[in-house]
Amino acid sequence: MRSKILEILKGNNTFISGEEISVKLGISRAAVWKHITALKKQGYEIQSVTNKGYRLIREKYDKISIEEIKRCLDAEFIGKKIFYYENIDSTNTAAKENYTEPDGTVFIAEHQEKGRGRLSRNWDSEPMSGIYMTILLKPEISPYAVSQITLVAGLAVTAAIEKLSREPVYIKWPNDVVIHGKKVCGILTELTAEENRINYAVVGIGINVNTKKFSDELKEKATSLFMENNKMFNRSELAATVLSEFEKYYTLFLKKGFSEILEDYSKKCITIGREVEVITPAVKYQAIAQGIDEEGRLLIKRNGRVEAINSGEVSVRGIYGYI
Ligand code: BT5
Repeated sequence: MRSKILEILKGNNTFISGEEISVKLGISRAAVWKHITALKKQGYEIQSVTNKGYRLIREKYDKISIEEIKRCLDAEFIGKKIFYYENIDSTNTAAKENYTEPDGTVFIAEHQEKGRGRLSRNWDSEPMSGIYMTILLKPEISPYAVSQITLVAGLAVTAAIEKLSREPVYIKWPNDVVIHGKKVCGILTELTAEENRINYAVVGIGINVNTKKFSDELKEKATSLFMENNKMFNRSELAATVLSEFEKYYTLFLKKGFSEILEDYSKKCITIGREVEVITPAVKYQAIAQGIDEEGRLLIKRNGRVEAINSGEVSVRGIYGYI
């Protein structure tokens, strides 16, 4: 029945009423509505307007489209130039290899063969279902402040997802975006610097968008927007929204420092107030996360003393679970 409804919609350039479809197929209007709702969940974009009926705007979201990203983009320099790959080892590597491109250039792929996390970990990059993109940046800030860009990106992803998805989204300090306690996005910032000057930084963002299944290793701690919302998302639109939000927060950050977005970040940071395990290359210990400071460091309390820890050096795990 669904494919018959699709055929009818495809054969019509303009609106067709639910009544007309129901007569053609000999089913009730309520049944037509139910099938249309199911088709929308599968990723077909169908417009419904009262008194007019239904119109197929686009078939399933499949490939990412640079044109569509640009159409949805609300930014001055981020994403002005975009490189698209069907398949690549890692978009962070692509960005580094093309570091002579302008500030704000974006590298986006349908699939990564060697998607990377921090500390040589992997990033699972299921083909055609996630967003794997890297922004090339040339900020005039000290190399020390680069880890704060990861936090800026985390806040941007959170704000973008909130615009399009109904589930509450949080940040697990420093670089994970989580929904219902599971990771939906990871961020990897890398830089090359000389003495006190940055040559360039690359901010890699991986978001599980329409992923339907994870490996056994990941399924307890990873989630996707599809899994949380039970509907497909338009990846081009989401990528554009992330880039627009990123430019907004990044510009504030460059002009006024991390302190300018500290309040927004803290509101979204689910780590604050939790008991955490801090894992450094040398030691592991438990502490209570108290807050974030003006440099984006996590403030923890242990043995009655408050210390600030930098994201480069540590991993933080919840004691009672992933967050
Ligand atoms: C991250 O590292 O979370 C950073 C991920 C950055 C990925 C982007 S994609 C575009 C760009 N190009 C790249 O090559 N990388 C960036 P980390 O905090 O170290 O977390 C890595 C851990 O997350 C792994 O060890 C797994 O446990 C888990 N993981 C791997 N793939 C995942 C996925 N798709 N969803 C959720 N968790 C995942």
